Amino acid sequence: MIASMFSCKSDARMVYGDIPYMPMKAIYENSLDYVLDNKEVLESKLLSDMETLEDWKHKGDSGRIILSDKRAYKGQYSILLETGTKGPSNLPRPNAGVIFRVNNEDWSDWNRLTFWIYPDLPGFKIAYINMIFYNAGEDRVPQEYGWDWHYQLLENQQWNKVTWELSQYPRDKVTGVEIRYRLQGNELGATKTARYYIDELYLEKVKPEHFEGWDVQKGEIAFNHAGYIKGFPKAAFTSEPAGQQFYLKDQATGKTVKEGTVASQDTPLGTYQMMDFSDVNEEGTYTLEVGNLKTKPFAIGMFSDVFRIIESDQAKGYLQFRCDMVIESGIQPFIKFVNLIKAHWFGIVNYFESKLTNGILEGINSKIQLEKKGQEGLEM
Ligand SMILES: [Ca+2]
Repeated sequence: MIASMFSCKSDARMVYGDIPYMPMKAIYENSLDYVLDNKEVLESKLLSDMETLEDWKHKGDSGRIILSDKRAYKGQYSILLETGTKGPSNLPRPNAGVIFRVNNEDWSDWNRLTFWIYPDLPGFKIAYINMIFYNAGEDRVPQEYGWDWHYQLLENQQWNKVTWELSQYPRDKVTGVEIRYRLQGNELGATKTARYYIDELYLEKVKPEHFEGWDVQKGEIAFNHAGYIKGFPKAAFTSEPAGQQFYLKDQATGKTVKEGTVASQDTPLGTYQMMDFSDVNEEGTYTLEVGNLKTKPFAIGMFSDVFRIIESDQAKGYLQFRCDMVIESGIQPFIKFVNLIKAHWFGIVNYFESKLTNGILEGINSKIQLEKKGQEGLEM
């Protein structure tokens, strides 16, 4: 599918002359990064201001570390990790890192590290860094063959604040924290030397993020931020107990357009509290409320209002992926809907094949509506 996506790129461009072929701009205020960056810090301890190289050591197959006065987030110095972008050819995954050494400390009461990092990678389109946590207690980290590295995307050539929650790591006997660059070469014309300036490492205590299991974090509503499609099932999940009332409200008027009851759903993954508002098909912007919880505004609209799909293989892939996810989830009302889509797969996919325009994606809505009318007694 990926190959065909690329080969069809120019055709899609011709059809969609008005849609630039570029990633959509992420809205920082809606991102997890924003939530993490703005979390209340309950306690904080400076581990290193990088004004000396004390406790820091170079690690890895390549590069070096330098106390640099060229750039500092705070104070006069930062630590510069500098390496070529290509390593010795006999190593499968060469890397260059800087490690902050810790003397078997118990960090169980702490759960987050933050630091500032400035990647100076002229010409690189994507900048990122790896972090590795070291614990020498009974539960060792990293595990012998483990890949428990943390990846962090960075904005190139500016200071980035990195927050790294540690709740998932055993941390009774911490021996180090590594910030690591993997030597993966460089794009044509981009720099052959990677430089990362690092400053101000803090150990912190915060309310931890929910990271384990599939249940909804306490105090949250899990909903589709992209929006919901007319004619398709629509549901959100909550940590609130079943039996409570929920309210779907029109954002513009503030009026409740649907009041329902939070229902308990048993699935192979566990029990969930679901809010089903599949029967609301009026286009608009809505919020969902239950107890004291309220979502950000989201859309109910036509397919193309909610998703930007620019060619038929992408649409088929999307549908197949969603159908597979629903089957795995074991949520009954959705499975019935997927069976309906699968029963009429040929007709639906033909819609994409025959005429790929922005408008025709709407066809899938009306097609499904028609099929639904023809399926007497089908419970949605
Ligand atoms: Ca400093």
